[in-house]
Amino acid sequence: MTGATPPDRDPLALYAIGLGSNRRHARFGDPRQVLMAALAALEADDIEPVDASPIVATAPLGPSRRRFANAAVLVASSLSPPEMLARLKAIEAAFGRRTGQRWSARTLDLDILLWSGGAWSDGDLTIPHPAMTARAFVLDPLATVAPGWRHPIAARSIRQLAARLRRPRPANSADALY
Ligand code: A4P
Ligand code: MG
Repeated sequence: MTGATPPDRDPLALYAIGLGSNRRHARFGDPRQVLMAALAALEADDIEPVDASPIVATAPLGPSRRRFANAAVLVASSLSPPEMLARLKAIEAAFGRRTGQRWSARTLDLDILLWSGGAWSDGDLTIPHPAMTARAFVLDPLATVAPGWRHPIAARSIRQLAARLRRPRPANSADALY
């Protein structure tokens, strides 16, 4: 017996993170390659990748005409939600994301979709991501890595939410559930 005690470690939280890109990056290449580089950049001493969805090509929502590459990844981390957001913004900045232009073509967009702690809301950050329940380009990749994760506000699984978007529905009911 050495008498040594293991260092205290914060319990790991699980995060689901959405990735999107619809611009080439001078070094990494096309949007798909940007997402592969972003997945590698996300890994750190305090962020451990658990599972990653396939990278899918999606039609743009909004005014941008370029197709997007989208994916979702699950990571385990000791970071708090604001710390995770700061980390994601730093990665976006390192990839040359231009800020201040909503809906603009972007090199890399990283959103916190879900957190194992449930819901979070402060001035800068809302979890679950408010738009996710209405977006197939978020839910379809997410459903491949977290089909059974229950959305804490919509109170449905990701699988159910993704299926709901694929069902035919009246023209005006495309809004999020909340
Ligand atoms: N913020 C609040 N909650 C969160 C969260 N859960 N995760 C705050 C990340 N950020 C969060 O983010 C602006 C601020 O939101 C952050 O600084 C943070 O404090 P942003 O990503 O710069 O902007 P936004 O409001 O999300 O608008 P953005 O990014 O211009 O538009 P959207 O709504 O994110 O949509 N079509 C396809 N097919 N695929 C796509 O990926 N993406 C968009 C962008 C449009 N069309 C698309 C896609
Ligand atoms: Mg965003």
